[in-house]
Amino acid sequence: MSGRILPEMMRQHLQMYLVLGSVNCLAEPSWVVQEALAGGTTMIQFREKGHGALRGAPMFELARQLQDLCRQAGVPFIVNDDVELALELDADGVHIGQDDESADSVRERLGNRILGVSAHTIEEARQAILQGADYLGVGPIYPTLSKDDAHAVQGTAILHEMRKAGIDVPIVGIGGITVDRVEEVARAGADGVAVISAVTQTEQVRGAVEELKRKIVFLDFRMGYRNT
Ligand code: 3NM
Repeated sequence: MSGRILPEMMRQHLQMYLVLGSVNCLAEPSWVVQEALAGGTTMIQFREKGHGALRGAPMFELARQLQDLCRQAGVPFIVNDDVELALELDADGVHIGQDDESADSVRERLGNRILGVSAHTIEEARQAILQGADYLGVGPIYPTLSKDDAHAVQGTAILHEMRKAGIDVPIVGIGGITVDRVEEVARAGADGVAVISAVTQTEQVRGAVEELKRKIVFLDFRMGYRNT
């Protein structure tokens, strides 16, 4: 990649962002990823966390396998938290939380790869942007069972507030998002939805992705470019 990703491209990648690790999946993670890619998922984050998460060589092998599938489909592959792993794999980017290494130090190590940062307040959002974030993950919008240490539920109000405060970078909403909630999240100002369970906890992976994506693409079309 020559230079940082452009915001317009980033917004497209955020439309239907699947986050997953082996712990989340009902079926084999590689099957879930294949089906999600077939359904049109726009970006994938490898997040191998929680009770029973793989470590060491098995974790690396799984990451490599999922990355290969993403490469074949031309879909960006992002690694959660683990900058070393991302660099070793030559992944497309990293997503970090507020408790991880600071965003500017991660940006330095990543070069022009995609950097996503979780932000829960306007202050955190501004700081992340100054430190080189390409997109913000904002949540949990709704209650979630997929993250043990999730913050308090924020509702869509936080998205409205960030946009009202002039934060115009690409934003993805996360936490408890289902197909019925996509419209509320998009109308509040998110460019897309990041989901775990809505896609990993169903046997209809492809159909779930298709439905989520259809909704967000339709809303984007109706609303035009909200934030530029
Ligand atoms: N991050 P589900 S919520 C990984 O609020 C993650 O930053 C969150 O899973 C945040 O779609 C969350 O199953 C879990 O609710 C999302």
